[in-house]
Amino acid sequence: MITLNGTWQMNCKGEDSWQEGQVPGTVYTDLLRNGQMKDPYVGENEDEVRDLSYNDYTYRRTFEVEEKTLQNTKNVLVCEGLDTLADVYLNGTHMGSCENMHRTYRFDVTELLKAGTNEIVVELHSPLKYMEEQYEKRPLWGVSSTVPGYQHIRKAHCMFGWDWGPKLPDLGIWRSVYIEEIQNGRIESVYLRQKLSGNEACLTVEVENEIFTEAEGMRVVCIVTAPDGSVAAEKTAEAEKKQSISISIPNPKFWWPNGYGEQNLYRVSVELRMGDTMISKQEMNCGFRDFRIAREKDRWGESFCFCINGKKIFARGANYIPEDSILGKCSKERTRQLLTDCKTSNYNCIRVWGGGHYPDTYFYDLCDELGLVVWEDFMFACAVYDLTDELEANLAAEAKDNILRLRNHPSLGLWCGNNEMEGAWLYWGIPQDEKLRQDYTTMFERLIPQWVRTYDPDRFYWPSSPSAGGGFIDPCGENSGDTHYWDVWHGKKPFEDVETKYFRFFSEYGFEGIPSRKTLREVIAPDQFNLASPEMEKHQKCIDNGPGNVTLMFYLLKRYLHPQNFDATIYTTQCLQADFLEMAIRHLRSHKERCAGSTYWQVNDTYPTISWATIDYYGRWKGAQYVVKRSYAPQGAYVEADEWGKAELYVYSEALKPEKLTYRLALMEQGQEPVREACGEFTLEPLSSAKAVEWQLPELDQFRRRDCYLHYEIAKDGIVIDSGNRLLEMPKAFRFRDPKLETKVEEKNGKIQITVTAQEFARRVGLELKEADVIFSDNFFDLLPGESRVITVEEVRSAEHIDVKTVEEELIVWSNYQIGRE
Ligand code: BMA
Repeated sequence: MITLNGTWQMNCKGEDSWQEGQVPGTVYTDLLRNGQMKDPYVGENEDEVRDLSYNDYTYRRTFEVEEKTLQNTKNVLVCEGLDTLADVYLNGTHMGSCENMHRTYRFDVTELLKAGTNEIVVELHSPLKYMEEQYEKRPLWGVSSTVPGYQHIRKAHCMFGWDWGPKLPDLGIWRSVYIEEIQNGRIESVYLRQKLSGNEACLTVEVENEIFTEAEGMRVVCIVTAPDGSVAAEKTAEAEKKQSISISIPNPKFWWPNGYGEQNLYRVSVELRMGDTMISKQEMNCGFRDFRIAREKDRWGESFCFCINGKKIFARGANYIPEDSILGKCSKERTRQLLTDCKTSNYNCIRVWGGGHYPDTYFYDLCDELGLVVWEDFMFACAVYDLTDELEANLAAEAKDNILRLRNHPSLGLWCGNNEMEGAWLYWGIPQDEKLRQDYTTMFERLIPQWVRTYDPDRFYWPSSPSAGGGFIDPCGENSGDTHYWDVWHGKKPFEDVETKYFRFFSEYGFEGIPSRKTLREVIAPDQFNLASPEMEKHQKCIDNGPGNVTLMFYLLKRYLHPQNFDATIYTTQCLQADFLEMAIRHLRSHKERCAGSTYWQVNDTYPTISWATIDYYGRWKGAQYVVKRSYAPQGAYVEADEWGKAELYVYSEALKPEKLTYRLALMEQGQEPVREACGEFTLEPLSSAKAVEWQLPELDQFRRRDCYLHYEIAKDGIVIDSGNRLLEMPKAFRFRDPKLETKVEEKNGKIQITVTAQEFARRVGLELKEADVIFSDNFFDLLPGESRVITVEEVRSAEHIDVKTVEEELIVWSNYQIGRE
């Protein structure tokens, strides 16, 4: 292989001068690095920068080829990702025109390479110009937060703007480029299939080879390495164009999602050998696991539940969007940190949302390693597509490339056709057009499932998210399939509305929160630190049903006191986000038999902004991330209360064995003994939830209610493992007393710990350091009167050294008591 990654030259069409460009990378990444462009994330620079995408750009480089390369049977130029409208030239010969960033392009350059210096040139054409032209010819329906016509180009939709992302349709050579050198043959593809029975895994390795020689003695060698590094099996077979090699693995170690067991990974290597020479090789993760979606009729409708190795689990995860609006800034290290945060926060799955791009292979390797089941959308979202023969051929190639690339990952759970289109056709006021609606069905209910059946027959396919299985039959219904719920936020319904819903799988819902001051500081000028300032509004992309900042204030004033300043506003919106996610997740988990999954909207951001993300662009956790972490813990409890005074304590567990727990529910009144209390012992069945207590609350007048809250906790072996509180009134009406929070910072066992003590009930105690970036063991928690909690600094993420003194100096402590108080 000859890599062509590295330093290239680039220029903007029409300019004479060339500058340095990096491959893989993008135009914006290069211009930024070369100081030729303003940072689009800062202030109001975005629009100016967007206009750079009206230009065409050229990338070129030379590379040396040795005489011996010319002796290869074939040399193939491989472009793993060109974004998007590109013409590729080798030594002056046009190799082809490309039009899909999601595809890998291969060009036979055997005849074109020469010994000595060769030149590759990639011309990139303006996506914006193209789209505008196409849109004018064929206007098609799409969402309003993005540039019209985004469905005319196979490029991540959200690059044209989304309700959390800027309009920055960057372009570039965003994935690797290399010359593949082929001697006599190559492995074209490998598909691992498995059957688990008794104490054995039957692994079938389906191999497709390209063989260019008649040569005898070409062999395929499969080696399976066990998680402990030992060789579990080795098998050799005569090479054929298409072949299946069966391998038996006795007593396989299973792959489990995070929280249920080990992520045992075998490695499978497949080599094509000629004599003693290895001429082609592929190597991949292999995990033995049986994953299916249990769709079983029951008294409510039909379940939609992840079932792994025979266990029905509660899917705990979030939606994932591209990690940067400028793709050249993405890296494996960033992805590792984000996904590790997901694991630490007790997720067992993640949904790759269809409006972005298919992530890099390392994303799936990390999911394999960390135990995150991937719900993989095909890259279609919120748009009407006009299916032409050309588009069909383009999509067929895209599907094949990506299915082949991803299908062996044990973490890959299911394929899903698109985001929100089935429901959109019914409920979003799309101009009805028979041909286009038929195209929808053809694409997502005939073609794509057929491609999945061809290339990945063992994987579950779901036509759309949300859906009840397709055919425009009740795609947004509550009683089967998956559901997106936006009545809270877009629909302005009260948070409590979610507790009246029992979705079978809650694949989208969420609430925005403003990121921390540290994050805003990077992109907002100091004199713009106000929610309504132009720069802040520029960093709020939700314009429908809003605008977003108004929606934030709408909910804020319904639930909390008016914050006294900007920092208090940030804290309060983070409380809102935390409150809603806590309520939704815990409500669903309390009804596991009926509700089997939650992937809230959204875990990450593509740039520094106000959004639904719980982890911001710089990787900083909003308060909600801590609350999600607690709410996704294997065991927990929750108290539901309705307007008629019924209160119910639920307990849930994702343990694989029965759990003996004790519970306590108390109706607390500030300054008084508990009004009422219930304690008990309880054995909770594996993977289930149950009601522990049901109360009719005593009638309390509204003034007394302002001092009352329900406190719940569960303990295992005498240690409290989960607790929480539910106010009887909105926090704004609650008569918070000054908790006189005290903190003591010290170092113990090499870790910095902060002991926080409250004299009165303190709600959503929020810790933050002014400058340093750290991850705490917990945050946004409550303290009962007199209670102390020890919080450790789990991780230091900023470069500076952190010691007890820095923490003492930098620590900021919030609680609900402070909202609205000077
Ligand atoms: C859903 C998603 C996204 C969107 C989010 C918030 O519609 O699929 O398209 O960003 O809600 O509005």
